[in-house]
Amino acid sequence: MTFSPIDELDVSAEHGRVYEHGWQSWSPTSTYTVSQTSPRPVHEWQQLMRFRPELPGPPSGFQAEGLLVVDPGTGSPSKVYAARDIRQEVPSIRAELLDGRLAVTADGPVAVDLVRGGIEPALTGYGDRIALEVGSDAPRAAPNVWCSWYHYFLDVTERDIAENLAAISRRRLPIDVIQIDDGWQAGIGDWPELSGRFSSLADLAARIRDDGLRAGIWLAPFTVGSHSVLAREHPDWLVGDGGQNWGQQLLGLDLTHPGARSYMWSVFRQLEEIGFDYFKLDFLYSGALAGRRHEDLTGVAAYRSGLELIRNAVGPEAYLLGSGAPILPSVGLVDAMRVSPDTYHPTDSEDARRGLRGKTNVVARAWQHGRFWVNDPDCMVARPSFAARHEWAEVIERYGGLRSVSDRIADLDEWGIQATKRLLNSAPAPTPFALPY
Ligand code: 9PG
Repeated sequence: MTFSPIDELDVSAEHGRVYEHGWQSWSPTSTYTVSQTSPRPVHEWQQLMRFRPELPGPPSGFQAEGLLVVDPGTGSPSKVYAARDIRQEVPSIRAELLDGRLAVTADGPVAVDLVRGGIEPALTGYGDRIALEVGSDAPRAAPNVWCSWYHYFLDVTERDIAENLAAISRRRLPIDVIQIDDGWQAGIGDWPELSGRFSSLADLAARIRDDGLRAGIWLAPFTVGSHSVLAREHPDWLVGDGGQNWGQQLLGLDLTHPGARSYMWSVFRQLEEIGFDYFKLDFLYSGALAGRRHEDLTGVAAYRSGLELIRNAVGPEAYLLGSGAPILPSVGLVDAMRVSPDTYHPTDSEDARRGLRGKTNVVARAWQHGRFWVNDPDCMVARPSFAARHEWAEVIERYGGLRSVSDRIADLDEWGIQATKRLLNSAPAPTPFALPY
């Protein structure tokens, strides 16, 4: 991988700032002082599942994926370094402070723009320009969602879904979508088959719709687990190394392979036909992994063709939420985007106060809301056992475009019920947030 010089500029060591945009939903994204070094993965799996999989950052300084902004802090304009065409290629852009000057390099074509003012106006201007260039439609208002993940995790059952559906009606919570998260499927890649805890998705979707709600479902459509039937039967549909989860190796699906494409098509057609019209598309980064594909497309172009296929399969009315998704390559192709890591992981204890995992990202990507899509900061968790619930509710209230909750409703105390209602009744319009963030 070769990095070519793009620019070199005078910066104030004290006042200069660098905005580093991370690759996918869960990648750190923030503004730093010019002399800092941005976070690096500690474990190898984090390189694959949190950062740009193929390209570790330099030992010091910054590595942004497709978008880096510098406010030199000298009174000179800010500079925006950005991918030339996010539909084809998203170069890595590095910046390093050397003797009071910031050296900017990149491994692909980069456009440079000068903007008066600080980093925020530079980002909003960039967002407007890209939305126009890619021709993304004005975002639609997001539905309010109940999601099974942050209480039930992988053990979710059909009975749990039914229990919460009933509780939501009884409590008159303003929820539009019941979204079944990870745990319903037989395997990662084996979407046509159910795990033992579900008997019929069609019956469950019908039940949700009979109660006047919409049926939503989670998939990791571009990810294939090494233990899946799919991996065993179609090794020629696989590409790259996507890390590890669910006790197995993860691989990417080759979205240019006709067999893989017709499989994807039938999976989504079937779900749409039985009544699902809200899709949480997760672990999407694996669709853009580097590697040899059936057709000679860039990872980004292959990824976009996969998202386009899903949209065509489920139709224009269905709501698509991206997660674990390469951010810039998704512009124009999803209705909402997770802009942050998870509220918490099952391996964190709920009351260990792991802090507000997502807040930094949620603020640093606030400019994307209303320009590219609706921003999803991740679910509210409002039960008393979740120690960060008050602070997390404030973050969602300020920066949450899509409002989703993820408790067993029966576990909510009075504060939890009221906070849930308040957040769900105050979803913002799908138009840009007011500055400053
Ligand atoms: C379901 C979950 C939820 C959640 C998603 C995503 O690196 N990891 O191993 C890792 C595991 C889970 C995860 C993110 C990363 O969470 O964000 O809302 O849908 O998948 O498995």
